[in-house]
Amino acid sequence: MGKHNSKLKHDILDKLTSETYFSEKEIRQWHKGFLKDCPNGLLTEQGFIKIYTQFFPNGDPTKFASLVFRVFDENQDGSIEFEEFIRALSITSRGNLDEKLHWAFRLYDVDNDGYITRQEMYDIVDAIYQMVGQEPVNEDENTPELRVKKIFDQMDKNHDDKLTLEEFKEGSKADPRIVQALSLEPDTTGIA
Ligand SMILES: [Ca+2]
Ligand SMILES: [Ca+2]
Repeated sequence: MGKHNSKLKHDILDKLTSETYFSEKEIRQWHKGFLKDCPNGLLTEQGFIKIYTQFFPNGDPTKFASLVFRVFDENQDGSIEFEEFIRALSITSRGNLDEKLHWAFRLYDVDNDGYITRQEMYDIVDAIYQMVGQEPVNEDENTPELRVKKIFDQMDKNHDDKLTLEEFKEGSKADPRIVQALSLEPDTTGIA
């Protein structure tokens, strides 16, 4: 293994340059770093969790990282290849608001049926709390249950207890923390 993966083929590089917001040079740099961490060119769920653990040493990011992993792994073959990695990174770091929200929707819609239920929203919010490792300071505001209730009160316009992409987009524009929580950078994960 290793050798045939060690250089980005020209056609792939061209494709990624047009599909993402990264320059050819940036993609090459990311690719180098990616191969350093994943010499066989595949990022596993365990490896992905390990990256999150470095960023969140005080909490347990396992649940959140697994949920995010699903969205990165577009072809659902159980590992993230470089193309999937760089496309997700492009959207979460440089995508416009609409792209970020669509990506976020895929994260929250855990079973991929086109709706976010309260349970799905709770799973993500709870995972974020676990990751940040913060005990709720003010019980009245800071529990995952209350946060989900607040989000649904705000977003679920037709009160059917599930959010469509449209409801989610509209509501998220009023609450930027939802988008911020997606970033891989720990200092912008200010959900709590
Ligand atoms: Ca994959
Ligand atoms: Ca769903």
